[in-house]
Amino acid sequence: MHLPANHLWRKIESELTGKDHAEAAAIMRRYLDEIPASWRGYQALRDRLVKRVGRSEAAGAGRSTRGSRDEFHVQRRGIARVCFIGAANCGKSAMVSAFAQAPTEVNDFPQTTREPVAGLLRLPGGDIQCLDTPAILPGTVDGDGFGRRLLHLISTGGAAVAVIDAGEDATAQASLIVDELAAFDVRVMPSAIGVELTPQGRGGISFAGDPIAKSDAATARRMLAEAEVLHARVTVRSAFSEEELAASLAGQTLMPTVFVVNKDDLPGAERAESELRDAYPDHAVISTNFLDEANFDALQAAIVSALGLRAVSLLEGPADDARATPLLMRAGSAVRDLAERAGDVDESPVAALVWGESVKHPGQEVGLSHLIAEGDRVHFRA
Ligand SMILES: Nc1nc2c(ncn2[C@@H]2O[C@H](COP(=O)(O)OP(=O)(O)OP(=O)(O)O)[C@@H](O)[C@H]2O)c(=O)[nH]1
Ligand SMILES: [Mg+2]
Repeated sequence: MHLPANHLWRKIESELTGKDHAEAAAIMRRYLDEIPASWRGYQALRDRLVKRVGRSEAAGAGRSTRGSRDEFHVQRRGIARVCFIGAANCGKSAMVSAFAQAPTEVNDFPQTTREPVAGLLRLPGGDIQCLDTPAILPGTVDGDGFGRRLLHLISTGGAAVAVIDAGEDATAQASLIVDELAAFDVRVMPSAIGVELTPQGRGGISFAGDPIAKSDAATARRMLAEAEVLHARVTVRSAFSEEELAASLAGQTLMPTVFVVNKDDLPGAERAESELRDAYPDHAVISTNFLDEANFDALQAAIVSALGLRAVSLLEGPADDARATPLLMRAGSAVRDLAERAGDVDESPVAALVWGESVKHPGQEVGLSHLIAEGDRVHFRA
């Protein structure tokens, strides 16, 4: 969820308070990175940031001997980003290096990891960037430990894997994560995000994605009006609650989160798992350890689900048994999005033939706005 530009500016200003020029420049650069130039209504905010970054960098020049590399800025790769997060020494680095081959250091003392390290989970249909992150410590939101730049980094993920050390108090670790994130306006959610708001400069409120019931649309319009959001595109990806929309409107970042009970080779792992299931009944809770990788498939599936990704196939020919390329697409995607993702389609398609759940008849011809479902097989027609 994106904040309206004026709210976002206030949030950025509050983060800049008390920072020296180099830190302020790094924060603003991160935000510039996160605000695509294509967002309508954000140009003024971008211009202001660019100007201020320039000033901060000029003012900071000569005072810093460390150059301007921002260790907490990681280039995006793949179709989505997932951050592995948790308390010190819980096994985040061991997990991410075994699960996604991140070249990161594992060591038996707290705060080994001091900056994010990226790995890549290669799936048929797309790669998912997995970030190893420094530990969340009590008071991180107040600037202790790795501070707000860690929380900002976590907020850039499409989902999170909360790693819980089975040898320590499980619910205390989970609360630490949930509370520190909440204080940074990141709300831990049990499943994929069902609704997304993209503020726009004009055009009123429009709906895209999954068709929404009239009464739900009315509720959404009322809530948007109360929050004084007049122009926005509401993309419905799957069923969503009023609570979810309210959290988005309150400027919170919604973070689907999977719990992993790590070090399940240790005694106490079963108790840790059942405690978490009791405290977070709607979340996925998966036991793992990096030594036997037994539940890595389950973790993979939970991440795909938390990101709201659906597996579809792109057919080379106009037949169900034609050669197929798998693609992972976000729920609520249309044929048009699929064509954009596929990219190298010779001519821009005007229609598609579809086999699968989203159509009544096998091989049915559909338009670009047709919504695709899990398992659909699609052939474009130019
Ligand atoms: N028994 C067991 N030990 C593990 C497991 N995973 C990690 N460890 C051990 O836990 C210690 C910490 O592992 P790391 O992966 O460095 O932990 P971290 O969460 O990245 O720690 P920080 O970077 O300091 O926050 C190391 O001694 C690991 O060998 C596991 O599945 N089972
Ligand atoms: Mg680590």
